Amino acid sequence: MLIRPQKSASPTSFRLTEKFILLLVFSAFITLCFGAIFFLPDSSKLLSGVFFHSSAVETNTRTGPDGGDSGITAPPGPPGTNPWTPRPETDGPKSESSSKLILLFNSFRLSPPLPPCQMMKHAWDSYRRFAWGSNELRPVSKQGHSSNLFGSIKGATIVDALDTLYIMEMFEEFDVATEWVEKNLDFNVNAEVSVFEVNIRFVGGLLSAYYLSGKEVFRRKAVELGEKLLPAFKTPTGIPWALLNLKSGIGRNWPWASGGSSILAEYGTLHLEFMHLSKLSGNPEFAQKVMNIRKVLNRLDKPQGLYPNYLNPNSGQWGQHHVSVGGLGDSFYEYLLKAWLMSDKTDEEGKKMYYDALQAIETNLMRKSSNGLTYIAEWKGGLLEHKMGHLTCFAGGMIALGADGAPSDKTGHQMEQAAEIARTCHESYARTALKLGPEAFRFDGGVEAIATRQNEKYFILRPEVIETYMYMWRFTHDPKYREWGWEAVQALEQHCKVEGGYSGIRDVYASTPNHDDVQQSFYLAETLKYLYLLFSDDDHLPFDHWVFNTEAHPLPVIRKDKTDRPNEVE
Ligand code: DMJ
Repeated sequence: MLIRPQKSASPTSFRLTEKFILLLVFSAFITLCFGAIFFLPDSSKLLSGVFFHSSAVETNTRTGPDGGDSGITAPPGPPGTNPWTPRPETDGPKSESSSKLILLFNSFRLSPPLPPCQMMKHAWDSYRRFAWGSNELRPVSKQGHSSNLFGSIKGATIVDALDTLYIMEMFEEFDVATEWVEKNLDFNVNAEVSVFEVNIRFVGGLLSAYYLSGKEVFRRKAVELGEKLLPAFKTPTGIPWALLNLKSGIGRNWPWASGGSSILAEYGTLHLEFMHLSKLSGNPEFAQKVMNIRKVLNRLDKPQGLYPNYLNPNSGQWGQHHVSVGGLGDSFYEYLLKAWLMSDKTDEEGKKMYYDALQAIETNLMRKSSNGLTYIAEWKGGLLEHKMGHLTCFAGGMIALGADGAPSDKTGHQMEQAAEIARTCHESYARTALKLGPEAFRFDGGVEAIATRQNEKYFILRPEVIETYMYMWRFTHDPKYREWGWEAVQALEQHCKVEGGYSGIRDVYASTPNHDDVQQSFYLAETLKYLYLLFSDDDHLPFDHWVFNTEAHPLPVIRKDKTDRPNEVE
């Protein structure tokens, strides 16, 4: 038997009292919705404001100052120097990826932490309040902190943060920082500095600030500092010393470094900045010095095609055969690839050295754990140490960045490798109590992606894992990279944020954080910048125009057909 469906009551068939009750319920619902908007935590409101500025910025990223119609005056600079000129946010439609991001954030609304711009504001304001002019901030004891890496040069956080402030459109803060650089940044010091650290943070920071803002003071200071670093190359081979007294020009190496050796990741991480110094100063010496490093390396036999971390600058011979894609080796490989990209893909030598080295790394160092986690081990005289450093996690991003140019149809293979490394590094975070990654994790003694030694359990606000998420997001648009980045944001807010800034943590496996009381300058230069870019649209600092130095300072690609105009980047 067919059961006839009940005829539903039409609205007109409601009695007056029913209509009134419905109206009441409806208006209560509307009131609740509006109320929710006003009582949402700050970070949620920000989603439609500061955080999505990038989608407005992106238009101009491509058009440059001439193409802008925003009415905002671009920072002054030589013509064509500023292809990244911000414009104010419009009410126009959000891009598809921004809309997806809103959905993603909505799903985290119950306990939303602050997004990267607000994190930057807290980190910067705290530094400004408690440690202005010092190299770094001690956020718990609320005072300045100075590392001996910079000798008596001051203001590392200011110079490292300049471009992040600019990119995040924190222009008031950027102006204050610029004024400090003009009045106080002084390289005439009688002190020994780390050539590598001063190069990646100070020279790199000043170069980026110059290219973004066009302000001449940054170009002048970068070249002045570059000239002060040149005496480091006065060795029999031209392989520079690690340490240099900026006044006397006397250099030496770290006493612990294999019989007075220079270190691969230090002498091999000058190339990008020095090529730009030659371009901006008209002085070819900077470029000659770093090209000579390549010559020395290319004359040497490499064990299994690998580059040992130690090289004696007097004899030109390798020191101890220790190979690492993490500490002591990492950014050497990064700079080979980026030298090729930054040269508008004309530096064939850099390209070949990078892909050959990567092949040797794959063969000799890359391994898969029994549960399928890919990792990059360290190599000591032919024996593998099954440990991967937090620093090594940058390699996921590097391999993804280079995959497109990989020889012999290896693009897909390298993208897979990059994704696997990203997954492993995410696991190293996920397997801790605080959801922040340890300094090094192991794949031996029955563990995978877990630190087993007490002195490897710390987290010092390092960027490498987030850096890899950012590259992987750009190349794949797989939402998991943003979700992983958001997990890191939550953990940073929950465990590293203190009243006076952000602090590193001594043991990520302990259930409550024990703070190390240092806000590293690279937290502002790299970690927060990569987080910001991870949640920005793709043509915000697009990779075909910009190459990031190892401290995340963007440097423009040097176009092969524009050699006659040293300041022109596009
Ligand atoms: C940064 O200073 C640079 O990324 C460098 O290449 C290695 N490590 C720190 C951050 O972890």
